Amino acid sequence: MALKAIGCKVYIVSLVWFVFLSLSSGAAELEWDPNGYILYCPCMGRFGNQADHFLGSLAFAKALNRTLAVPPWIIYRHHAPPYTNVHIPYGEYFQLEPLKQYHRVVSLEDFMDHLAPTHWPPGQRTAYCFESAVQRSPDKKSCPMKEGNPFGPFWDHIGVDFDHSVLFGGLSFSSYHIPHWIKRFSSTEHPVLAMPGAPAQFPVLEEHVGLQRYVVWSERLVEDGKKHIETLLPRPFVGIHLRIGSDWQNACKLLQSGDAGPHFMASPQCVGYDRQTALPLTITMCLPDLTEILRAVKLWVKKTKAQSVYIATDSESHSTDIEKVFKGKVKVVSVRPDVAQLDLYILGQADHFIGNCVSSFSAFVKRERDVHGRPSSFFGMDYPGKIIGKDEL
Ligand code: GFB
Repeated sequence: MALKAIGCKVYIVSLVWFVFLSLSSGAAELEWDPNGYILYCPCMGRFGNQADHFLGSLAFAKALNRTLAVPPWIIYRHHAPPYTNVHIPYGEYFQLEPLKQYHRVVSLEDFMDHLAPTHWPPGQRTAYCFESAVQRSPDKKSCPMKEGNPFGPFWDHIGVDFDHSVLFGGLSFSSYHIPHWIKRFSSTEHPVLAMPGAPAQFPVLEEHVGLQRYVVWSERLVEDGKKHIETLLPRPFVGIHLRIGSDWQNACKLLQSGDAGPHFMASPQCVGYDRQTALPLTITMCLPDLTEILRAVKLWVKKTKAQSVYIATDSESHSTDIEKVFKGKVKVVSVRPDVAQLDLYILGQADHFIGNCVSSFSAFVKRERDVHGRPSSFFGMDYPGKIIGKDEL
């Protein structure tokens, strides 16, 4: 009898707890959107690339009037534990709510937990891909949704196997093709468009740059970032992004051959989006040497009367060289955080930011700073123009 009562109590407590958790995650309010959904794997590049793709995908979902299932970030932890891909829910770094001011979104995790079991059950999971993509699949007929890394681990992580494939030829993700998408894939016949990659272009289109304003840091990250700034960085401070590691050195070599042109990876952010009028992209802008790094830092420290310099880097920090320039009068800090997003947050908060024009990691910071009216420059280019996303006009 006593055991029964305890069992009953435990059951009630668990039930209340479950209801509380469901309510607090917003999951209890989830209703199926009859306009349909877009799911995709952020399978190209690392964080900065994925962020560019995310903005484009958000715009694409809005254009198709479908809810975007916001995927987790894929973080490649191959040099440190757990030595594999890690899938970080969007909400760990950013808040989901502000995105809703722009368009309907649901986290992919909530979609899978609360909507998929009823509305997108196993057996009815169709993949959508470009005709050309099927060449990568073993049967040369179906979408290669789970072929290789990061594709397989991503869909495995969210527990999806695909049952059918639908190929789309003659379509792109540009605004020109939006009416074609809507006509060809009605939400009644194709409720869930699941794709192997982002339905977006890289780098982010000029008209979508302003969507960055809906990408708002999570409270936890802000708290952590603020703590670092308050304890380490007397203001004003200049933040710099050194993208100089070996993978980057190899990438910048492509510029030397002269084949790349002014548009190379994220470079439209500083040379301009219009190919006809784009400014030249120099090697120094892609891979600044120590002389250029010291020149730019000296210039902006002087201009802003900075008390400290924050260095975010993918390899060396050159902090000793930078300290020498200021003869100990300016504090030089490099945290090298385990979570790269902490570097992004701190760079976003600097009184001046010097970035790498070609890097999408820098582009994330530049977009965020533009949204908040904070000044930025690039190595090799002290006065870049401001790019305004269409939705800002
Ligand atoms: O962000 P991301 O796409 O920018 O990739 P790019 C670079 C990654 O390197 C970041 C790390 O996501 C970080 O994990 N990283 C770079 C940094 N700079 C820093 C830094 O200052 N601090 C910290 N903590 N981490 C593209 C890649 O990189 O470069 C492509 O996405 C390809 O996969 C290409 O490798 C050559 O646009 O700079």
